[in-house]
Amino acid sequence: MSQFDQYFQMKPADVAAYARTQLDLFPPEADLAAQEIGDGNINYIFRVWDRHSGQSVIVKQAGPVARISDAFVLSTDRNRIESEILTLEGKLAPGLVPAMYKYDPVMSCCVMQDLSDHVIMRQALVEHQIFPHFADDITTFMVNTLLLTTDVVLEHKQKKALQKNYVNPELCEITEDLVYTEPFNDYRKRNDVFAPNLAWVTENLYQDAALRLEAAKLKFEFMTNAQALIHGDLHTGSIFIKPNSTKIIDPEFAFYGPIGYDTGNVVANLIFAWTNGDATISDPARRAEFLGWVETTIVQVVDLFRSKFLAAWQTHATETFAHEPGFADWYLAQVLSDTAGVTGLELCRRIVGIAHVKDITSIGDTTARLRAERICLTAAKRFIKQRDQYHTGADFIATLRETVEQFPKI
Ligand code: SR1
Ligand code: MG
Repeated sequence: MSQFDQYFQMKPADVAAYARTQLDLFPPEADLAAQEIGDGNINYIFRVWDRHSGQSVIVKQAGPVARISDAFVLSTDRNRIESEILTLEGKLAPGLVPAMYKYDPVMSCCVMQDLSDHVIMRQALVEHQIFPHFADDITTFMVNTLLLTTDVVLEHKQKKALQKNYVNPELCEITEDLVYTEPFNDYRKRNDVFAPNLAWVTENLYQDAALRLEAAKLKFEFMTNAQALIHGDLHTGSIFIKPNSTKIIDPEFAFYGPIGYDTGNVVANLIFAWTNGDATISDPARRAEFLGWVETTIVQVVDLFRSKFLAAWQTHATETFAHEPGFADWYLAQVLSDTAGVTGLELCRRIVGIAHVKDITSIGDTTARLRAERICLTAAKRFIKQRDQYHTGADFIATLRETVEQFPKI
C-alpha cells in the first residue's frame, strides 16, 4: 500500500514525498523540497526541486472545489483533460506548451516542466514589459491547435471521437455563467462591481436589453458550435513568457467550442494591458513605447491569425467542400465576428464579475480606475453589438481608440 493509492489533497511535504516515491524524474540521492506557488482561481500548483542540483518540476493537483469559492464543485477529471490537451497541443504547436511528464488519475494531479525562467504574462504586462515575439507565437499556437482540430482538417469521425472525450460540462458551465450570463443580469447575485462604478454599470450594462439579447445569442453559439478543440481560458494569466519564448498553460477548460472564444480572450486581455498602461504610465516615452507595442500586437494578433489561418487551410484542409471558392472566407468571417463578440464578453466579465484581472484592480487611483473600467465596458458593448463589422486588426484598434476619445482624462 502506498500513501498515494487513494486521493487526498496534498500539502507541500506530501508533494515532495510524491515526487520521491511516484516519479522517476529525480535521482535517488535527490534532496527534494516543495512549495505551493499557485495563485489561480481553481487548482493547487506545487514546485518541487532538488536542493543539490536545482532540478525542478511542477505538480498540479485538482481539488474537489475551486480555490476561489466552494460554490464551484468541479470534477477532478479536469486534470485529465488538462494533461491530455497539453500533450496534444505539444504535438500540434511544438515548443509552445510545457512538456507533460505524467498524469495520475488517482491523485488527480499531473507533473510538467517547470517554467520558472518564464513569468506569467499578465504580471509582466502590469509591469509594462513588452514581448515582440508574442503575436507571432500566439497566432501560431491558435491556428495550429484550432484549425487543425476542426472538421475542415480532421476526418469527421476522428473529430467526433475527440469531441466526445472532451465534453467538460462543469468547466463549460462556469464559462456559460461567468462570461456569457452574469455580467448582463447578475442572476446569481454574485457579481463584484467596483463600488464607485455601480450606478454606471447598472445603467449601461444591466439595463441594456439589446446587449442582453446579443449575449444570449453568443451564449448559445458557445454551447452549440462544436467547431474546434479550444483552450477555453486563453487569457494572459494562462501564458508563461520571456523575450524569446511563449508557453501556453492551463487548458483545463478545453472542449469543442467556437474558435473565437480563444482569439477573443487574447484580444480582450491585451486591451486590459493597454488600459492599465494608459491609466498608470506617466513618463511619455515609456507610455508611447508600451501602448504602441500593445496596439501593434492587437493588430498583429488579428492579422497574423487571418493570414496563417488561410495559409494553413490551403495546406491542411481535407473536407470535400473546403476549397469551394468563398467557403474559407465565409468561415473566417464567422470566426472574426465571434472574436469580436468574445472580446466584448471577456471585457465585461472581468470588470463586473467575480474573477477580476490585476490589470484593472491594481489601478490605485479611483478616478483612473473608473475611467479604465468605463473604457473597457463601452468598447465591449460595441464589440458585442457590432461584431459582424470586425474583419482586420485595424477594426479592433479603431474601436479602442474611438472609445478612449469619449473619456478624456481629467
Ligand atoms: C471559478 S473560476 C473563475 C475563472 O478562473 C478561470 O481562470 C476562468 O477564467 C474562470 O472563469
Ligand atoms: Mg487557469
